[in-house]
Amino acid sequence: MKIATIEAIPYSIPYVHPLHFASGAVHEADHVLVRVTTDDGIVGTADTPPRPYTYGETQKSIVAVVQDIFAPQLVGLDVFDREKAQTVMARTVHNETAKGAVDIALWDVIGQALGRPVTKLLGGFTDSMRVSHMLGFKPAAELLDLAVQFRETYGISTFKLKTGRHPIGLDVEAARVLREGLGEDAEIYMDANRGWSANEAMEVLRRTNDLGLQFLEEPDDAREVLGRRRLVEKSMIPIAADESAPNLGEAAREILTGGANLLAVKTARSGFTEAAKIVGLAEGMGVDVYVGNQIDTQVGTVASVVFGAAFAHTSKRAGELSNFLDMADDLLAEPVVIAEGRIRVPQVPGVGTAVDEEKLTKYRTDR
Ligand code: MUC
Ligand code: MG
Repeated sequence: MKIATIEAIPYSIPYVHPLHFASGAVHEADHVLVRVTTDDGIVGTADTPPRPYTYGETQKSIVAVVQDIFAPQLVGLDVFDREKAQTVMARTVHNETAKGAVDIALWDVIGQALGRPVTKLLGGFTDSMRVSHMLGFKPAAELLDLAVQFRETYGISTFKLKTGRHPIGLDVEAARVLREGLGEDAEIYMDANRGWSANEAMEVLRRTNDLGLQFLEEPDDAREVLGRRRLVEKSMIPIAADESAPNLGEAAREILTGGANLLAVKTARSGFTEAAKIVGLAEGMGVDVYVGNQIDTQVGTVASVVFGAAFAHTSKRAGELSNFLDMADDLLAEPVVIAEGRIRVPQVPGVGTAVDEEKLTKYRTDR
């Protein structure tokens, strides 16, 4: 079974509640839907979020690299030869999410061709993922109201607080208000998206020491090596690498050089193939991981759930799987349901990301 075509379809869906964070903001899901079609008509699907402030990709660059560079080299390849596809795409540097989407779409094809859910092919560890919700910049009282609403409506009790603001007291106060309002059982962690210096992050850790935070993600720029290493050595809670470890090599480097002792794994940027390698690396080195969020649509979220539930190591912690709730609409044909704080893995052949064709026609921006 061979790859016949690879499409990259730009589309745009507004957010009802835009998300603001230290490295940027998202008002619209101006993403790219990647579709791999085989010579016998199977269609594999994946979603691609452009994040110029994280990986340098734009909607146009993703369409260009998929259609002009990857497709001509991949068409005609046997769909089961994933490692060959990886090698072809690796010849082009960067373009993390474009590569990830092609890989996930290929897995979707493979699952459908074999009549098996991809989560089973990857590992089949469990059938659902616990959900963590990501809270963007807002005044502390509003954050607490939102978190309480998410707990009551969806049963979510793990929250990632976007931080990295100045003065740092804003985020210290937000964390304190959340902890006091949600009680000691709620899981709370911070993600500063490189907004602080190492010294500022150290000060935040000192001032939030009594709040029982789970971990601190990407507090500062990991390229400021000594500051980051000092932070990791001195912190009582793990320091997580997200955008500083977007691929296998950089994940290895950050762990080995003391830049992080916890890893975010994101299928949107690593696909399933490279994400699985990162999980194996982390597990072997005794480093915990969690499934992160690339401000994913429901199509992207299903991919994260399918991957996260496949492995013991990724399903231990809550995954960031709920920010699609802030969108006005989505392309996914079967909407994702969050109940009792969990999302169940779709038990259908493939990834389970079939799209609603009418919605795609409505939201695509290339026609
Ligand atoms: C995160 O964890 O940093 C921010 C931008 C994006 O695409 O994902 C995030 C969340
Ligand atoms: Mg992050």
